[in-house]
Amino acid sequence: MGKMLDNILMKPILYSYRRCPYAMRARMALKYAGVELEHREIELRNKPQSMLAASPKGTVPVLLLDQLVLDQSLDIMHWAIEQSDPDGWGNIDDEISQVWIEKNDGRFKVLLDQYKYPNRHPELDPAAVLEEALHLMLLPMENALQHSQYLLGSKITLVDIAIFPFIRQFSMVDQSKFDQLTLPATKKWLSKHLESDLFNAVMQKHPVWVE
Ligand SMILES: N[C@@H](CCC(=O)N[C@@H](CS)C(=O)NCC(=O)O)C(=O)O
Repeated sequence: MGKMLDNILMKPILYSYRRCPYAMRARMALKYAGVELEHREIELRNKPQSMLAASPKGTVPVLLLDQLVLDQSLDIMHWAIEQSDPDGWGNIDDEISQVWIEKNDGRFKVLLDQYKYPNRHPELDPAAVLEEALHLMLLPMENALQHSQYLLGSKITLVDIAIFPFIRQFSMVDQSKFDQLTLPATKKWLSKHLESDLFNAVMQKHPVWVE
């Protein structure tokens, strides 16, 4: 009986990797929306064939739905809040949100990788990379967060969650260097997300799924 029901009401399947910031933001949105799913933890070096069959580009997260494959973390976030959005994460100005998210996923992500792997970029001056990251992202965030608790105002939105895992990663590259930066409001915002039940729930460890 249980098995029959499982087959009829197939839960969404999420292919994920615990430490991936894109997968983190997708997991946070899915958890927030209360979506029940089958979690399939993968290894980036050994991706399951069933994941690649659904999404040949081979990045996580991938969400398999009955009739649909979502293989962009932002699409998964938007789908999740369409299912349920109890705190109004989606009540946002689309243009302002897009500016933040594009800046994060675009240039800031490039700088984050350069900052994280200086050996792969011997031609770059690490101090200049940090400086650009500050001016592009961290200082504008600091400015916004000095005025309000969250990036778009007094309430948490999808934009905070979309960006938080990347700022977390940035802070962890060199924690003592990050601690020395004068970014009090950003650090407070970061701590709040790091300490949240939502984040901690999606960081639980899962054994690697075996096909
Ligand atoms: N644009 C994609 C990017 C996802 C992505 O790049 N994920 C990384 C891990 S953080 C990945 O799966 N890389 C493939 C690999 O390393 O083989 C999204 O938003 O979902």
